[in-house]
Amino acid sequence: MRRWIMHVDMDAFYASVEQRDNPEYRGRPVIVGGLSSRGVVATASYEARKLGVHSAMSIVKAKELCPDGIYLRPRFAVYHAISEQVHEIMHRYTPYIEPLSLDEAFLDVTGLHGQFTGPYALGKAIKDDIWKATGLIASVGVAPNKYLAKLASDIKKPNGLVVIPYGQEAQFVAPLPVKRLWGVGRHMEKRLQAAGFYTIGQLAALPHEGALKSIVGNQAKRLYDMARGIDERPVEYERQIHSIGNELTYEHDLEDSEVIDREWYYFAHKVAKRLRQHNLKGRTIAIKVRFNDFETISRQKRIEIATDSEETLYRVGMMLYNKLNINKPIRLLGLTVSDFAETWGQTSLFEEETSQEDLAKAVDGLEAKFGEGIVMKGALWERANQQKREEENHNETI
Ligand code: DCP
Ligand code: MG
Repeated sequence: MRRWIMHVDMDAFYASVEQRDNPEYRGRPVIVGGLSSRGVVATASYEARKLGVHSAMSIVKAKELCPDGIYLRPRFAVYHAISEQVHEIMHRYTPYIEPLSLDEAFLDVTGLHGQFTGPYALGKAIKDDIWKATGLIASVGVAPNKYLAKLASDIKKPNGLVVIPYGQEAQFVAPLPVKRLWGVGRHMEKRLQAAGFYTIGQLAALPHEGALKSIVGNQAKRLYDMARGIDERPVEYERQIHSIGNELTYEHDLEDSEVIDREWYYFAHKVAKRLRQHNLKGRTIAIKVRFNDFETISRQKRIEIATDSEETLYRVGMMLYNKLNINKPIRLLGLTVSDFAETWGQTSLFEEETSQEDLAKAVDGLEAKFGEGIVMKGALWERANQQKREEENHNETI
């Protein structure tokens, strides 16, 4: 199937948000950035860009060019929230999303345009969804690869929607200046121009990449491919983790309640540690118990506050287990956490839990340095001493 890649990029992102939230700024030059004398422009509205103001320019310079501009500090929390909203919309279309920054992402939309009248209609649909949900405009490019998709979203900004069809890749890029090649900065542009290459088409007309080696070194193949509209890089989407769990099939069935208790502590420890490694906290805790006759039972509980604490996992796991009233030998136990909440910026409501968290993190650090088991609570210590590990039966699930 033909690959189709989409690039979505919000127009003048921070400045557009400020114009959205303050109607009196609409149609006027808005500059968002650090406002001290040493501050720089994060972004400028298109009205300000007409006067020559652009990202990374000093605020002092911007004020020279645009003395009547509206100068604002960034409101990052608002931009983050909008970024999540846009991400959620893109997720309705595909899980294959590679975010590049707060306001920009690649999407692998291969096969999707079949549900629309074509890639243009697909791009239009996402653009409209973003507009309806956020009141902000995204420029969108749809093309056979990442390089062309990014180029396509940029070329008709603001409010652009451009499709580069199969078969027109090289033709599309040929008239553009060499600086439009991804990764060609001012330095490389100068070197290419000095060698007589001004347009991308001039590079593409070379019989092979060899001639470029003396000008751009090991970038020769990449540039030569791009100049012909070729770019095989995949969309590097983040794999979404939905649950984290550990389970273990025992060599000898378990019957002793003390041993079983210790196993739950062991699972709580393992799973909590993996949650912390992934910066995740979960609200749903599930246990799995398989008996020697292969009957299998699962139970789960949703707790109020998302956790990555082994104490909490242990307590809930034990409680679920005790309710089962078990009287058969056990072949397998497992504990899984799901229903994740973002952990960053979130603080625990209880001081007690905070100190538990600090302790847990300190233990993780020591284990990372000296190996697992260096700091062990009594229950785990006993477990490690008592039995040979059954690691080959051990399953980590994601
Ligand atoms: N940004 C920044 N500093 C920079 C470049 C960007 O702080 N040197 C911030 C402000 C931008 C946001 O990142 O609003 C997105 O960057 P873009 O390069 O996509 O620029 P814009 O979205 O502002 O404009 P456009 O995409 O329309 O060119
Ligand atoms: Mg942008």
